[in-house]
Amino acid sequence: MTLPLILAPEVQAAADAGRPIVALESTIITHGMPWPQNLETARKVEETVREAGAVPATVAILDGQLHVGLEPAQLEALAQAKDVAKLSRADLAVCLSRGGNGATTVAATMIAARLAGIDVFATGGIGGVHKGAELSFDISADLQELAATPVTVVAAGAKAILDLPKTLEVLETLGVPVISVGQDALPAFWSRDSGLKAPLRMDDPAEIAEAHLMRQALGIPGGQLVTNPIPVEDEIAAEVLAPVIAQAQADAEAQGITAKNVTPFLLQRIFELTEGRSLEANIALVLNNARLAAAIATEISARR
Ligand code: PSU
Repeated sequence: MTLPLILAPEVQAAADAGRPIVALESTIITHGMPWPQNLETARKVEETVREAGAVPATVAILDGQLHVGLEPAQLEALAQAKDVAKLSRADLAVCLSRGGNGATTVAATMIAARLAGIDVFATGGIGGVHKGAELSFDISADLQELAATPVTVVAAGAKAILDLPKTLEVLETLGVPVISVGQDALPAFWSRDSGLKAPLRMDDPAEIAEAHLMRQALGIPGGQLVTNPIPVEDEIAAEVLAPVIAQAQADAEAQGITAKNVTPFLLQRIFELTEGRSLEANIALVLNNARLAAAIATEISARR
């Protein structure tokens, strides 16, 4: 059967010419940030990728078509839409075969990037092992995807709402290289230092590009997780956030929030409890990741 895959003209042209492309996800737009900051950020992220010399490709499913690269009107409609499905690996085929609509998580965006021949993807923070996972078994499908799909994902770490030591353990088990940039510590999304050491450190985008290509040459499936710390001036100290995260988690438990709804609920609650500061930090770190992703994509395309 023919794949309902549509590359935006600009993305197709870049792919044909071997120019750098950066994939971007859409769950951060529909479930990760409130309107209208979600649209403003999505536009700014695309602009940042362009300024850094690469072509942005935001991924979403619209009317049963897997779009890689959205037109401005499509992006705006998605940002305003209510009750959009959050699609991970498990939901992708069903949504497409039913002709549905949906936003792609890190896992689903990686799959789309691979289909479109895109090596690099920028997001805010990946999903991971949730606190209390020893009882709830709540582990994001993003981790498994990093083990299976050959895309380098640039994030500011895993979100600090997660159990970061367990997330690192699972990534190690799955054979995913976790690479910190500019520091030894694993960043913690809104803060620069999780208190954990990242398994690897690479400060130069060219080095990250070489490692990406080497992994492919070896025929090892899966990608790389590049953890890029939020800029100093934008971070929220971990001590400030810890009680806020604990409060948000207690609220989630009290309200019986589970599965896919946990991450969006916690992000929204932390936004309220920090009076918007967490969103400002989230926006800053996404833009920072977009810049680095474009630099890595440029280095990869120069070597292909
Ligand atoms: N980065 C952000 N905000 C987000 C996400 C990433 O700054 O909302 C999304 C991504 O789509 C990621 C998802 O895949 O959060 C994780 O959800 P879960 O924990 O349910 O797997």
